[in-house]
Amino acid sequence: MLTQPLIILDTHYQELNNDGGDVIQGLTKTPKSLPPKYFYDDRGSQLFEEICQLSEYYPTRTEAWILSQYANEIAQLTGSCELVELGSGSSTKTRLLLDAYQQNTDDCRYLPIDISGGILKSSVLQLQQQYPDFSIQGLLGTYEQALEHLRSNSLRSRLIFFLGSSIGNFTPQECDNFLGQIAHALKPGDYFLLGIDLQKPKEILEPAYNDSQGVTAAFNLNMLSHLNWRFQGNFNPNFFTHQAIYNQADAQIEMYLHCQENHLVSLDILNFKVSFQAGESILTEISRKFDLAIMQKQLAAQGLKTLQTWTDPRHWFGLILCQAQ
Ligand code: AVJ
Repeated sequence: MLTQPLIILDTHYQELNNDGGDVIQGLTKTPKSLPPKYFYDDRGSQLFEEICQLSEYYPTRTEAWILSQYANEIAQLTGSCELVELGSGSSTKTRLLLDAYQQNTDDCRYLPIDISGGILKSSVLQLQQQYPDFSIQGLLGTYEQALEHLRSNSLRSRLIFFLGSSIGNFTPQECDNFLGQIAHALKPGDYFLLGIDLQKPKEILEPAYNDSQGVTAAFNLNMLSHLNWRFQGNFNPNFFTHQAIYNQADAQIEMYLHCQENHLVSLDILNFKVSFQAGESILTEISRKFDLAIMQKQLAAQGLKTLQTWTDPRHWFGLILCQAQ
């Protein structure tokens, strides 16, 4: 039987006229901000793939190295599981895990979840060809929608994984809520595998978000083009410049778009107008950098007990495997 490559959870967001309340909210506040999920239209997901290849952007390569060393151990620790990935993107690193589960377990099932329909569909179609032993189905939607969907159907044992330190986009409060939602989508004995970027000197962090080829700048600016097509807007991306700085006190990279001209923006579909003064900025992303021991405590507070952690020789990136109690 042929399975549908995608289940669309978020028909609303996938329509052009989703409500965009979060956009209005962010642009009405002082200082202005926008949710990082708006990076990921198809062009943004493509640009993120390019970021992952940059020499300055160490997280992807470092996490892939850890997975290449320890994927078998992870598969042996959990045994057969339904594999669920949040924010799967191109699923490139995931292949290291799929290979290990294919070798070490039977009854393989993989559910990638992403908000970017183009990249999700093409990676699911490719993986279905390349992993004929796996049953693979993509879930198109936000994390919240996916976790809700998962809660209602959890018969077999499950491993949810969330790689690439995407958890760094959440504020501490949002992070706790999110871990609570993860714990809810798991039964006792189920697993959660989390990839986190670790604290390190600013001299390494800042170039990773200010690459010499300007790919990160293009990725940041693309959010405005995405909002233009999604909400019939008139942002002029040429008025804005990219900046990323490391805020040492909060241990987070902050990405901004600085507006260089006075600019009146309307987003017609939202029936919303907002004005920018020359020199004003929009916070588009925080990317927090973590401490392995503190994260384990935060996981434990949600009933997620650490079984094992792995890192690279320089301790730049960490993986934590935990189990729901
Ligand atoms: C996908 C959120 C993990 O924070 O490093 C990369 C996104 N932003 N370069 C990160 C990102 C700029 C990335 N995450």
